[in-house]
Amino acid sequence: MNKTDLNHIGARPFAFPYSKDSIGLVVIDMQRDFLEDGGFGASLGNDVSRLRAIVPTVARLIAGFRAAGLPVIHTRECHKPDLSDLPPAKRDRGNPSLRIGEEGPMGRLLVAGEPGTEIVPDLAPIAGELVIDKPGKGAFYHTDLGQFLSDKGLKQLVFAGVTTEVCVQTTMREANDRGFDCLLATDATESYFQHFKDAAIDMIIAQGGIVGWACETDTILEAIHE
Ligand code: TIU
Repeated sequence: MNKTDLNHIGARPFAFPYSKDSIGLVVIDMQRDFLEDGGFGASLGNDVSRLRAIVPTVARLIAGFRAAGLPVIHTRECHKPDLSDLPPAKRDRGNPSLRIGEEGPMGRLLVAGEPGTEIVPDLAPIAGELVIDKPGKGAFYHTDLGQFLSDKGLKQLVFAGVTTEVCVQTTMREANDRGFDCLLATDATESYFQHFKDAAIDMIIAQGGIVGWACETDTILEAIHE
C-alpha cells in the first residue's frame, strides 16, 4: 500500500498511520483473576479496584471497533490444568497468599477453564472474536496469535487491557519486533501502580516511538468512525 493511502490517528509521539483494512484491537487479560477480589492480582497484594475502573472505557473501545466492522481479539493469561506450561520461575516467584494453580474463591488461580480466567461480563467476547489463552506475559509466546494476524492481513494493532507495564507492554514489544505498528489506548489500560503505568507509556513512545504510539480512546473512536 502507498503511504498516502493511509489514514491517521492523532497520537504521541506523532500521528499513527493505519488502514481500515489492516487494523485490529487487542484487549489484554481483562479477566476476573486480575480485576476481582480473590484472584491472582489480589493474591499478590494489589488493589484490584484500580483495574476495574477502566472497564467502561475498554467497553466503549470494543464497541467502537465492532461498530466499525473491525476485528477485536481478546487474551487471557492462564495455564493448562496440569500446569505443564507453568515454569517454576513463574510459579515460585514472590510470596503470594495463593500461587498459580492453587484453589481460590474463583477456582484455581490462572488455570484455563476456571471462573477466574473468564473475561469480565461487560467485556465478554462475542461470536467470531478470537480469544487467545496465553501462558506468558506476551500474547505471541506459545500462542497462535502471530499466525492469526498474518492470515487476517492485520498490520496495525490498538492495545487495551491490563497491566500496562506487564502483559500489555510485553505484548506490544513482541508485536513491534514482529513488524506491527502498535498504538496504546492510554485510558483503556491500567496498572496496579500509577507510576509504572506512566513510565510504561513514556517508554513506549520515547525515542520517536521506539515501541509504538499512545493516545486516548476517544481519539481512536473518532478516527475509525470518520
Ligand atoms: N501482576 C501484573 O501486573 N500482571 C500480570 O501478572 N499479568 C498481566 O499483566 N496480565
